[in-house]
Amino acid sequence: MFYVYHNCTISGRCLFEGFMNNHIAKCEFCRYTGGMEQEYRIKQAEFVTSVALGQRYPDAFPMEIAIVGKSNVGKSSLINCLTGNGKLARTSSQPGKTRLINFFSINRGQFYLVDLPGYGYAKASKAEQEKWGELMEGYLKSGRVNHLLMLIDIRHAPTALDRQMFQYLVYYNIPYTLIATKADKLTRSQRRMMANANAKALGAPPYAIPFSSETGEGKEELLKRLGQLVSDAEAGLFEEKEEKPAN
Ligand SMILES: Nc1nc2c(ncn2[C@@H]2O[C@H](COP(=O)(O)OP(=O)(O)OP(=O)(O)O)[C@@H](O)[C@H]2O)c(=O)[nH]1
Ligand SMILES: [Mg+2]
Repeated sequence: MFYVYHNCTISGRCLFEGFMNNHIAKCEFCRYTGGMEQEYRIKQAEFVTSVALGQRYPDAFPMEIAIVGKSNVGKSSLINCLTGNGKLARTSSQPGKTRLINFFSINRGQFYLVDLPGYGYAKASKAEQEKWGELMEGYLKSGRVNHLLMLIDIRHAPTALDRQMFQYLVYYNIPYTLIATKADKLTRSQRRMMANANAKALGAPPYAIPFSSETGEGKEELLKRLGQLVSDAEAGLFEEKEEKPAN
């Protein structure tokens, strides 16, 4: 058995016990296992459906992981990078590309990865922003989401809307992982420091995974995290979901 300190994304730095008689212990907050877990691979991914305001969500899978973050932060690119399919989710250098809730099936229904429209799109009209708010609120309150990947830009301090989103998920007690995107835009020595400083500025424990869809940096760490979530879902460790009707 060993004891390890780790930067838990939920409780902050914590001490946990690892590895005893082939049993791998997990941090009770974020389920981190000290890197002792099996490798996790995405072998298959496909688009299932898009959902607009007032439409039905697809039938649930055992787990649902959704991606939030401001417009242009790299949500759709992260899906493409993780799945190794550059054309799966539509990306654009123009903010506001993703307007609907897009459901992707991973490893033939093991879980949904859900691409959400970004916030803070400057050109959006007031009516569009209100529609966005209703669509997101309906989805986040639907009880479907087990885990959120919250994306922040590694180069910039979080915006007021980032902080608002973070407060929202803390308030509703939604488990999350913070990811600092576009890591390739900073020098290697700046990346870890900026990722953690931006997590702290958000009001979270000071840890975010530095990630780049361009270079694949952080992909292995994130895949491990997804693997932990999948094994938790399979072991029935998620709270029973109370399905609410479509928004
Ligand atoms: N250098 C670099 N560029 C990136 C990275 N991730 C995304 N981009 C670029 O950033 C732009 C926006 O990426 P998207 O993935 O479409 O962003 P999004 O968060 O889905 O945006 P919305 O759909 O508008 O909410 C595109 O031009 C991407 O090529 C990254 O890791 N590094
Ligand atoms: Mg997008």
